Amino acid sequence: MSGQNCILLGAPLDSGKRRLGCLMGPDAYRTAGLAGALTDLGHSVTDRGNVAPAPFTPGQHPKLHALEETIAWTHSLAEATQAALQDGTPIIMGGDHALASGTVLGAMRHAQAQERPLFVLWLDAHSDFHTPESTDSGNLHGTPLGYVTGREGFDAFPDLPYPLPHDNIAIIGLRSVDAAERAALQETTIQRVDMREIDETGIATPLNTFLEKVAAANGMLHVSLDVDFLDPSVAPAVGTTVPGGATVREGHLVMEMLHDSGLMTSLDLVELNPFLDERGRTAQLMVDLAASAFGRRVFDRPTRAY
Ligand code: 4U7
Ligand code: MN
Ligand code: MN
Ligand code: MN
Repeated sequence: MSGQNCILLGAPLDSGKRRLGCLMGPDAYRTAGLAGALTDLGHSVTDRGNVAPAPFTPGQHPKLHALEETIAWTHSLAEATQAALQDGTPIIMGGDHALASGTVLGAMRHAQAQERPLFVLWLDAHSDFHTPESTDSGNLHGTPLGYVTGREGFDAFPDLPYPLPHDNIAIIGLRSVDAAERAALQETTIQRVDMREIDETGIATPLNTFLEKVAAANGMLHVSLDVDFLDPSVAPAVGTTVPGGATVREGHLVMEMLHDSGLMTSLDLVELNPFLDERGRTAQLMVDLAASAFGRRVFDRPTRAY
């Protein structure tokens, strides 16, 4: 398990919503010491610097914010993620959650070339399952799961190699789902874990269910961690605060279990807005969570077999 080849990719994408600041995310992660935390755990780390969007011409859309720019990022991030997956474990330092349209697309292409199924774990207060038609805000950071599952209305985005099967997705941490998303989600077999379920069963139970499925299918696993998965009292540096989120320990437990499973093949760190942070505490917490996902622990313990 030790000695992974971690590849850091900066994704200073800020086009998925109107409030600016996520473009500072990659440098906040660098400043908070992400690379050093991973090398301390025995991994090799390469920072490939920041990805840039493919060339684009800004347009005017009555509802959707920065559509062309987000599509341009989707192209370049898919390529960068797919290329990094050939050499190691990509960690995408966002950037807002619109970047996941590109990173998941890249992971889908890579998994298809490996003839393995791709699974996606979405850690988020929101379900991000809108389509360009269903979104009221017009903010595309609320749409990446709609895109990768092949919902309608994404014609201007890159073609998907295949729609990501609903059975291959779990969303954990839900507490803000718009009516249109809720209606659409309830028609799917996406594993939807809201905060009430976490309160009732603990977060380990639904996560184990999902990880067992990934392992049984010999799947690759892309994890997308939205800062707002966490409670805003411990992770204030995010534009979309929703009270009642995951605790620090719930966050670490998810990451520790991901490490022990040996299943995670790529990781997004998204929605950090350093402009809203308090003395870097949210950036630091995200770095500590990433460290847990790559093996930081208090004591060794018997590894759970999946
Ligand atoms: B995030 C929202 F209306 N659903 O569509 C929307 F509540 O990446 C929020 O999870 C989307 O932070 C949040 O704008 C996107 C809203
Ligand atoms: Mn999100
Ligand atoms: Mn969110
Ligand atoms: Mn957000």
